[in-house]
Amino acid sequence: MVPIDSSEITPEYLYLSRRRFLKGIGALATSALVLGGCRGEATPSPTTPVDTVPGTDEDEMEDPLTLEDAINSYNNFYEFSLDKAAVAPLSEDFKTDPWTVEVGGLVNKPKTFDLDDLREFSQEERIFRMRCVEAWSMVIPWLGFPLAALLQEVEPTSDAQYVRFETLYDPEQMSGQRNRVFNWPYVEGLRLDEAMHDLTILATGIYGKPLLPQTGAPIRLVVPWKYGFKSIKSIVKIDLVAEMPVSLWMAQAPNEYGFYANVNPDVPHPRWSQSSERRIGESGRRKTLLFNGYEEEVAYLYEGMDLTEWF
Ligand SMILES: Nc1nc2c(c(=O)[nH]1)N[C@H]1C(S)=C(S)[C@@H](COP(=O)(O)O)O[C@H]1N2
Ligand SMILES: [Mo]
Repeated sequence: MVPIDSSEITPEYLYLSRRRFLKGIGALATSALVLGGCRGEATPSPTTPVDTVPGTDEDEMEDPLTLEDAINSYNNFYEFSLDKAAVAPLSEDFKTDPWTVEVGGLVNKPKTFDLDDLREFSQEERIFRMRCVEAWSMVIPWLGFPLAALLQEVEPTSDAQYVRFETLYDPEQMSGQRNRVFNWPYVEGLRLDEAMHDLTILATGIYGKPLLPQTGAPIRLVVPWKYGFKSIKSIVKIDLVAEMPVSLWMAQAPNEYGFYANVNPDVPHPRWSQSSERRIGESGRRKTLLFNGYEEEVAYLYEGMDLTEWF
């Protein structure tokens, strides 16, 4: 593999528009319609104003938002179906209230968060590209809050190196979990510094509305510089751990899906190229960008690591 010169893959206009968008624009606090609740007014958010533009209909690269209908009808959520169009109808009655997220492991203050507790975190809009490992992508206006805010509350100990996430296991409701090909529940993981990064969020809504079951209601992870499978849906458990967690996909096909899974156009999946992608709602293909276009924000996390070794 030829080493990548960042100036080759990130055109200058991108830096310019990023600077223009990021400069002087504060994070928009959105009204807390999220998590199915209706309490709360807009509260100012203290977090970094990345990718948040009041009233915008595009991301910081001037890519238009994917239509709400497309985001809610073309889904990967294997707990319901392997058929993207079947997920929405099959998950219609999925019960997401009451709900709890149990946060523990190597922390000083383990805590089980219910929906009211989660509503206490100030919600902000974050427009992120999402790039699936299958080579399609969307631009999604999420509502949510930095995962770091939740982790700070439980106080990870000095032994904590990784974060492990788990989706609900309930084959009664999630018919896809009766499929024994997979080792349920869905598990994902991040290194602690990745988890604490400001671009890593827990999402509770899309387009100003609560998440629907098909997009991971009531709460899911979003890690925009990694392939979409890292962004685990409908989370019930978060553990701080010392060792690298084994994700469902690592267990399923270790030669195809790795732990880091950073978007990288120069490292093909064993069965297909990752150099370009289909943006949902567009014809033709776009070039895939290193770290999904978030290189400037996240490259430092991987200094000294071989980026060609994405898994
Ligand atoms: N629990 C769970 N989380 C999941 C998945 C899944 O099957 N189960 N699919 C992943 C994949 S492959 C992608 S691309 C994204 C899709 O998110 P979306 O349907 O909201 O676009 O969710 C990810 N999170
Ligand atoms: Mo995916």
